[in-house]
Amino acid sequence: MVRNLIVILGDQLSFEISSLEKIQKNDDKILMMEVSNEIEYANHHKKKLVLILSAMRHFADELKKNEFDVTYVEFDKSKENFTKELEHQCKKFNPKSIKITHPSEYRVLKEVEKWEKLLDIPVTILEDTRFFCKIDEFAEWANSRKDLKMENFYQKMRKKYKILIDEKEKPIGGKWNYDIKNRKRLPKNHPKIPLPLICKPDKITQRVITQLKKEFTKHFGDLEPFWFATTKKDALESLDDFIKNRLEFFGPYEDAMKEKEKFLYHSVLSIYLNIGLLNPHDVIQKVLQKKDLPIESIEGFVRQILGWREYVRGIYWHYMPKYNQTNFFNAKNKIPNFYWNGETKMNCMKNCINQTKEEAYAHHIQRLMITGNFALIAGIEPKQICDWYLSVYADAFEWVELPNTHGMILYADGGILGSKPYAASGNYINKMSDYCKNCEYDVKVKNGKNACPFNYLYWNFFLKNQKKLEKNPRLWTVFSTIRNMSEDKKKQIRSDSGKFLKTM
Ligand code: FAD
Ligand code: DLZ
Ligand code: SF4
Repeated sequence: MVRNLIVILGDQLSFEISSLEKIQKNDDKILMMEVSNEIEYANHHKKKLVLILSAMRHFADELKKNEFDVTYVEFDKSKENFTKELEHQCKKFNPKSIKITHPSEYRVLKEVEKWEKLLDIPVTILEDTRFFCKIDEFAEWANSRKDLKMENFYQKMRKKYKILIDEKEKPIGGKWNYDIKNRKRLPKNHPKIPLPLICKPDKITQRVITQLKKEFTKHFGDLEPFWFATTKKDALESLDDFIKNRLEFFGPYEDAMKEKEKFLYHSVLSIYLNIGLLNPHDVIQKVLQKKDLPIESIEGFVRQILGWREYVRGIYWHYMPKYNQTNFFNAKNKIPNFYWNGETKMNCMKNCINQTKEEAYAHHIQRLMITGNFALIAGIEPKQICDWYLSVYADAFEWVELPNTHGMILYADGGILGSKPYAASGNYINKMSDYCKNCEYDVKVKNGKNACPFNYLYWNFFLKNQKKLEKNPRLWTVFSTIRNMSEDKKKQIRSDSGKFLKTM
């Protein structure tokens, strides 16, 4: 008889996961399940499916090599969902208890919470200790404050973990945040940037690819070439490669965009962090060892992981299940087809969407200021955009995708996460990228047929939502321009926007 049945989910692929902490090899069994519901609840990018299934299979093999007793269930149509499959396995093994680390997504947690009653077996849900901030700890912080600024949370985490802090609890380098040094445009003749580590698919990955080619042809994106790491060893090599070849310039060019440079100086590590191949504590410690690199790169990178990543998780758990129910601007437009096929004359959108199709990856500023910004100013319904982000990126899990999409870019939460919407006109995109030079639209033109759509949609967005936003002190300049705008100009903006939105 099995003592504990330990369920490991597809994003818990680590020997350090809390559910394995007290495992006894002779008495306990590990269960990993590939199930249709998880594969099909979103139009997951094909590369995301290969990444998760191959990494799960590799992890199961590693566990077996270490003499753990593992039951691994491969997908077929009969493996419907976690609960049905678990029920089936419990009948076979009759475990005394079930153990699982806290699922990262609300939807899955709710499913797990029903197991005890349904199966009549005690179920223990353990804290996910991979994160720096516990869910309760975030709630305590959030409940004690009027506003939930990321910067305050980040400083608290820096102090708690003594990261980039001197003995007097002051930030190393003198400042908490070097954001101001993180906004350089990539110079014209900048040398070619080293690509992330390419991992050749091994036999396990090739088998997943073959199976997916047969079973899941309708999912979004290009399946091949597949180059992601699917083991901890290769993910660690990818981390070393980033530290060696790209970390130095991560800070200065964090907000830059360039045609044909898909990754720039970004780490491309979220895909490994989010499924457990990399541990965020280890990543930060390795980066901190590079004392000779510019502080704006080290601090900038630490801020993303210790600050943003932990903060969005905290927001997610603090506000779910209500978080995704809001629609502050009452945006109702349908997501245009070009989000799926890249067929648009807007060169910036075309580039970011085609790259997403190819790689299941876009860096933060592409997600925020191109595809996200467009969705915001074009008034696309939040649910449709959130579904898109959840599907198309290999690192997309609801706990991290939703606050970034619903909150950060769409401001659909009414300002819980951000202090103002990140709306931007073509001018910003032109300043931070080289997309505009190859575009059929003219970024310098504000109205009419050749005008960059970001220009009139930007003003249309603020005109439309004036009542909801004009009291925001951070938008003072925007609304002072609107107050001085002629009625003719406003009419033109509305007319151009109306015509453009109709074509979508
Ligand atoms: P880098 O730029 O190298 O950053 C280093 C690490 O910091 C990342 O690997 C990531 O773990 C963390 N990080 C950076 N920014 C954020 C952030 N805003 N929130 C959480 N973690 C962050 N990230 C996801 O992991 N999954 C998502 O589904 C996701 N959806 C997003 C949707 C939108 C609309 C936006 C604006 C951002 C989203 N992000 C998401 C955050 C961010 O864009 C990605 O983490 C980042 O692009 C991943 O690439 P990278 O590893 O090269 O990151
Ligand atoms: C995303 C995903 C996919 C595509 N497939 C599986 C799977 O077959 N088995 C599994 O355990 N997890 C999978 N996942 C991840 C889950 O959808 C979900 O994100 C995690 O369970 C965390 O809640
Ligand atoms: Fe994008 Fe406008 Fe520039 Fe074209 S002109 S690339 S649509 S910002």
